[in-house]
Formats: sequence, structure tokens, C-alpha cells
Amino acid sequence: MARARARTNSAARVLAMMAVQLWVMLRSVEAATYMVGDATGWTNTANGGASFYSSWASSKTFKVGDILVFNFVSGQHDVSVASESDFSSCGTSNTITFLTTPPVNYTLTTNGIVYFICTHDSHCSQGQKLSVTVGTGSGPTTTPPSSTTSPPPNSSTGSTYVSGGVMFISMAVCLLTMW
Ligand SMILES: [Cu+2]
Repeated sequence: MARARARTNSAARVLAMMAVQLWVMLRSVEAATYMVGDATGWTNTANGGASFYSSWASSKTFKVGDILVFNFVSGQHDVSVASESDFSSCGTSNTITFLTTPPVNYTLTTNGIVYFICTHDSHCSQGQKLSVTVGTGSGPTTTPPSSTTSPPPNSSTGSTYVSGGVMFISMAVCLLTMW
């Protein structure tokens, strides 16, 4: 009786561990979370100013579903999702979304370039601005001939997800029949 229960417990634990591992695996395929500026965070005092954030972004490949985390002290900065012109001029006339409560988690929802600035004082002109290219990023609409060349590689993500699910179900059935 006790032994049977112990076996059930350990099987359940294995199953739970496998579920967690699978979840982690799928998450890594599915979406990534990026801490903007890494340890530096979202600030106007980053070493290098605007080039700090552009080089931070250039070392990464962003895709739809990825999450950007902007870490800053509440009230000292903000995150304004800006138009391209506002990004260039550090203006606020065409703000798309304005987020003030840290940490700001921003999910990338479409392919293309997303612009972020801080609207506090002159932080943006001091370099607190970030542009992120999501997906294949065929540039800032300067390459019209390539518009038909890039079916987004999302289909592979979908099939990975499905096969992962099938794998999980078969593992679960295996374990259940072992009991
Ligand atoms: Cu700021």
C-alpha cells in the first residue's frame, strides 16, 4: 500500500519534471525575454549613450512574441513607444504607447522596427532611445523588391510546438501505463 503510493508519487514527480522541462524547451523556441541594456537597464546615463542601446540590440535577433523588459526606477524614466520621426527627433507628437510602471514588459507583436524613447527631460537626446528590428526586418521600408521573399519562419515554430505536444502526450501515456 505504502509502496504503491510511493511509486505513484515518484512517477508523478517524473511526469511533473518532464512537463516543466518541456515547457521550458517550448518557451525557448517560442519566445525570448530580453532585459533591455542588461545590467545597465533603461537609463539616460548608459556608457556610450544611444550607441549603447543600438549595440545592445544589434547583438540580438528579435522575433514576434519576444518580450523586452525595461528596468528603471519608477518616476525617473518612462517607455514611450514612438514613431520613427519621434525617435529621430526625440519628440512626443506621435506616441504610440506610453508606459510608466517599471518593470515595463513589452511584447513584440509584429515584424518591423519598433522605436522606444524615454520622454523624461532630455533623456532621449542624451541617448535613452532604442530601436529594435523584429523578424527578418527588411530594413526601414527601403527594399520593396524583397517584399515577397520572406515568408516568416514562424511555421517551424508551430510544427515544433505540435511535435512537442505529441511527444509530451505519448510520454504521459507511457508513464500512466507503467502505474
Ligand atoms: Cu529617462
